[in-house]
Amino acid sequence: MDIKEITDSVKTKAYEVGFDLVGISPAGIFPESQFYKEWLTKGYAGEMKYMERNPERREDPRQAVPGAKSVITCGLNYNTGFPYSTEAGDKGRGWIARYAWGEDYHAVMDDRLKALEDYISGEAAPGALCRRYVDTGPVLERVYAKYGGIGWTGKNTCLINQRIGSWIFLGEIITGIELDYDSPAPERCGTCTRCIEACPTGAITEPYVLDSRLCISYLTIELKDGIPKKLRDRIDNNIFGCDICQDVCPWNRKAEKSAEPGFQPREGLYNPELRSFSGLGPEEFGARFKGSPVRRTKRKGLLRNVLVAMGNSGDTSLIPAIEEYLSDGEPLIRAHAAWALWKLKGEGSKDALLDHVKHESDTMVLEEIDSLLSDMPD
Ligand code: B12
Ligand code: SF4
Ligand code: SF4
Repeated sequence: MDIKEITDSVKTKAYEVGFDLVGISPAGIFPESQFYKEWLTKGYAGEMKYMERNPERREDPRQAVPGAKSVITCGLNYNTGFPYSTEAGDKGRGWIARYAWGEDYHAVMDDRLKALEDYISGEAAPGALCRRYVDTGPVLERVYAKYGGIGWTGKNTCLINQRIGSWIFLGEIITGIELDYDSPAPERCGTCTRCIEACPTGAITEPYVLDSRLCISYLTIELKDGIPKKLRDRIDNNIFGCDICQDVCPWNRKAEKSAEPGFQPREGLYNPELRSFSGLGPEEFGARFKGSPVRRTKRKGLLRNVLVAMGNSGDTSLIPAIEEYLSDGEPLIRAHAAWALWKLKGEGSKDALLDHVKHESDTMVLEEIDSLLSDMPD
């Protein structure tokens, strides 16, 4: 087979194994790659240390995979027919990001990439070097998706496809064979700035640039410690990730729906009632989130987020659930429970907090309570 025939057969196979989009670019450095180092220098990766490891490899796939010639990027639609966060106004309910409603996409994508990889190195180009990634390696995935023609980089930094919008997971096979390359997709944001205006924390500091330290997705998923106090109000009811800058995007208004049953919301994950997390113990957490992206935060991270949302809910009927978490075994949970109690009861929380201090030994929790009490009259 010549290059054109191999390329066509690889693309046909990619659709056959179940991808919605496929595009091919050379493995190399593109103009956008330079923004990555700038982003690191500004500290925009926050505590995601993995983003700082071996930047040369992330910038250039030929460093990560010696002998690499092409990047085959595959996209999978994860959109379902359920309403957007911007349409769900009940503050007694939490918001889990759309990408995390169903099965963990890493597994779904990897099975398909493996089937495509086997086809390439077994049939299309026997013995060809292939390395597959889904968020699992040092690859600027959206840059290769753009140059593979899958979509353009939106001002919210998401990769957007004209048909599917931005509800797309990306994965790629870096290969040692030369292929017929696609042209980059044209930019279609135009003069729109909706995502920048809608972001509650100002995380999109300028078009195409995101400061993770302010992004609710980072704060609720990647950050392992306490959520900075000044950002808690703005997290609102987001308990795992955030969809706002995508929900307001005009390209997502009529976005196609996914054919993958595994991405339909599991019971209790679409806009769940905050009280459904009351008394969530380690075993129940394990059972409820087995095979779900939500596992990433572990129980303590999820409950930390739920407590912030409970505090923001204005719903005083949640106070007993919050008080229960004030005696949880995890200091991170106790600290956020103290904040949530203060948020709902104000000075009325003073006695409970003072009482708690008597038998609290963890420094983080004591500091949290101290700062809450310091604003109250003696
Ligand atoms: C780290 C990370 C995060 C971080 C940082 C996000 C970010 N924007 O960098 C946090 C935790 C915040 C995050 C959040 C989300 N993530 Co994430 N994340 C990643 C990861 C692992 C790396 C991204 C990265 O390289 N960042 C580095 C910065 C520099 O890149 P960038 O922001 O994309 O910026 C590029 C362009 O904007 C451009 N650029 C930058 N500045 C400028 C300036 C100008 C003038 C121009 C023209 C261009 C330009 O160049 C940059 C590339 O160097 C990727 C997987 C991967 N390996 O790529 C998934 C990935 C990007 N995430 C994904 C998803 C689904 C999400 C969320 C939607 C989840 C959610 N709902 O909560 C949100 C979306 C938030 C958002 N608006 O981006 C998908 C995105 C799919 C898509 N359609 O775009 C990916 C690709 C995972 C996957 N395999 O599917 N994520
Ligand atoms: S995911 Fe949410 S917090 Fe992050 S940039 Fe988008 S709107 Fe802002
Ligand atoms: S909301 Fe507007 S500016 Fe933002 S990504 Fe969508 S089209 Fe682009």
